[in-house]
Amino acid sequence: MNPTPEPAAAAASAAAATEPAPAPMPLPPPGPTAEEAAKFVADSEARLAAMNVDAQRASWVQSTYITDDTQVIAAKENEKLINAGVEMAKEAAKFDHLQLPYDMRRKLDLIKLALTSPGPSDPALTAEMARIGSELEATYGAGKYCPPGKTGDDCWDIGEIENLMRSSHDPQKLLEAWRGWHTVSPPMRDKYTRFVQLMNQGARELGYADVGVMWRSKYDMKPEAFAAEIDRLWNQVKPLYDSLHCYVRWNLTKKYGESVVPPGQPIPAHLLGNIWAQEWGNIYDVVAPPKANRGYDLTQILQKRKDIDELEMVRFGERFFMSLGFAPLPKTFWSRSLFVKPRDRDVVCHASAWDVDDVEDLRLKMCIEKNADDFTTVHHELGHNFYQRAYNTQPFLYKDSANDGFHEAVGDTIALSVTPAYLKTVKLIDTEPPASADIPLLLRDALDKIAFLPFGVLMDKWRWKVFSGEVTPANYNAAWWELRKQYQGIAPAGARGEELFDPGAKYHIAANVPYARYFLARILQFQFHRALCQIAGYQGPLNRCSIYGNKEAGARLEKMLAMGKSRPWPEALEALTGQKQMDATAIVDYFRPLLDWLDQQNQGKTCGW
Ligand code: X8Z
Ligand code: ZN
Repeated sequence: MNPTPEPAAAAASAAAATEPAPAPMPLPPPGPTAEEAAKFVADSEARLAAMNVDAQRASWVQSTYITDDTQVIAAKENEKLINAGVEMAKEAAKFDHLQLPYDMRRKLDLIKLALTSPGPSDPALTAEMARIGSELEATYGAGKYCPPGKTGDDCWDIGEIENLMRSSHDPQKLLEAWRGWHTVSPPMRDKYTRFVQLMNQGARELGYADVGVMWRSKYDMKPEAFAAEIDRLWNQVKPLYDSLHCYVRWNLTKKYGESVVPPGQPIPAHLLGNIWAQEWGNIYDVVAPPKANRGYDLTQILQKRKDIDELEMVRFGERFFMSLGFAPLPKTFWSRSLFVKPRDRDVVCHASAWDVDDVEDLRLKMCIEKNADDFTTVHHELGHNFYQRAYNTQPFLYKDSANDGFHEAVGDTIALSVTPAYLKTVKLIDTEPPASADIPLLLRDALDKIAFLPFGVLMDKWRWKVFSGEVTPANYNAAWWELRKQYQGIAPAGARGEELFDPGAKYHIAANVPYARYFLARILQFQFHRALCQIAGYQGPLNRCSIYGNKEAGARLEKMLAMGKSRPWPEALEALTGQKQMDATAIVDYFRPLLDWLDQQNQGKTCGW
C-alpha cells in the first residue's frame, strides 16, 4: 500500500556527482521488518485463538440462557475480542509496505479484515457498541407477540409465529401474526442507529469509508468488484424469479381474491408462508396445480413417524455425511448441543453451528421442529460443523471457509441430495415418485430456492446503504420496503411508518450477521451439487441426483473443506468444481424443466409489479 521511500539512496547518488562516494553503510529498513512481521503474525494468531474460545463460551451461554447477566458477560468477552482485533488490524497495516511470503501476507490481510463490527479506539465507545450488539440479539431472541388480553405462555414466540405462517391460510390470522412479530423490533431502532454510528467510526479508523466497504472487502477482490459480482449473479437468475413470482401471484389471487392480491401489484408479504417472505415452500399446496402430485410431503411423514424425534433428524444428517466418508460427530456434540426449545427459559432459537474450541467441540443450537424446513436446516447446520472439523488442523487464521458463502453452501449442497431415491433408501418413503412428479417436485424446491434469491440480495443492499449514509435513520423503514418491492415484488399490508423498524424483525439485522453469504450460497450449492454429481458419475436430471454413499464425491468435497481459508476462494472453488468463477448456470440448469413449464403457465398473464 505505502510506497517505500528511499531518501538515503537518493542522497548518496547526489553526493557521488561531486566527490568519491564513501563506502555504503548498511541502512536500517524504513519500517518494521519481515522478521517483525513474522513475530507479529505468530503472536496475534495465538492471542486471537485463545480469546476466541473465551468469547465463544460466553456467547454460547448467552444464546442458550438469555438473562441480563449472560448478556453482560458475553458483551464483555466480545468487547475484549473487538479491542484486540482493532489493535491488531492497525498494527498489521504497518507491514503493508513489505514484500512478504504468501502465508504471512495473507494472514496480515485476514487480521486487518477479521472483524464484523469494528469498534472505535476509545474503549468506552467499543464497550458501548459491544453492549448494544448483545442487547439487540437478546431482544430478538426473547422477542414475543402477545395477542390482546394474553400474557405469559399465551404469547407467541418466533417458533409459534413461524408455525402459524407455515400452516394457516386465513389471511386475517396471517396478518395478525405478521404484524405481531413486527412489534418485536421497534425498540431496536434507536439502538441500531447508534450501533451503526459506532461501527462506522471503527471502520473509518481502520481506513475503510464505512463498515459496508469493510464487509465487501472480504472476498479476495476489491469491494467494488464484489458489489458488481453480486449484481452479475443476480441478473443471471432474475428471469427465474420473475417467472416464479408471476406464477405464484396469479395463484394467490385465485385463492384470496383480487382485493387481497391485486394483479400487477407486489404480493402482500404475509401470504407467502414465511414471516420474512424469504422462502415460499410452505405455500406449495396453495399454488400447485390441482392435479399435480409430487408423491410425498416430508413434513407429514416426519410428523406421522413417532419413532423419529428431533434428535433423530440430526442423526439422519450425520449419517449422510458419514456415508460420504466423514467421521461421526464427536460424543460431546450430542451432550453439549441444544436441539429443542427449553421450556423454562429464553434462548436464541435461530439455528447456528458452533466450534467452541476450534478443534472438535462442535455443537448445534437449534429449536428443532418436526417439519421439512427443519430437516433441511439440520443438514445446513451440520454442513457448518463438518466444514469446521475438516479445517481444524489449519492455523487459526485459516480456520474458516474459503469465503463466507462457502460455509453457508455446504450443508445445503448435501440437502440437495435429499432426493426421492435417497428418501427411499433411508426408508422415509416406500416408493419413488415417477418422472411425472418432477415438475411438482421442482416447483416445491423453487419456492424455497428461487424465491430466496432477491431476499438474499436485498438484506445487505439495505445495510450497505445504511452504512454509507445513503439511507438515514429517518428513512430506514421506507428504504427497506422500497428494496423489498424492487427486488422481491412484495409489499406490506398497510402503511409501515418510520416509528417501526421492520428490518430488525429479521435475525441477521438484529444480530449483525452479514447476509450476502446466503445469496452466494444459493448460487454455489448448485455449482457444488452439479460438480459432485459429475464426480459421482451421475447422468440424468440434477434434481434426481443424490451423492448419498458416494465416497469419491465425499473425498473431493472433504479436500476443498480441508483447505479452509488458506487460499483465495477461486482456488477452493476450482478444487471442487474445476471452475474459478461463481456461476449461476448450475441453478438455472437444475430448474430448466420447471422454467419452461412456468413460462407456459404464465402465458397471457400479467407479470411484474
Ligand atoms: O441463518 C440461516 C441459518 C444459520 S447460518 C439457519 N439461514 C438464513 C436465514 O435463515 O435467513 C439459512 C438460510 C438463510
Ligand atoms: Zn448457516
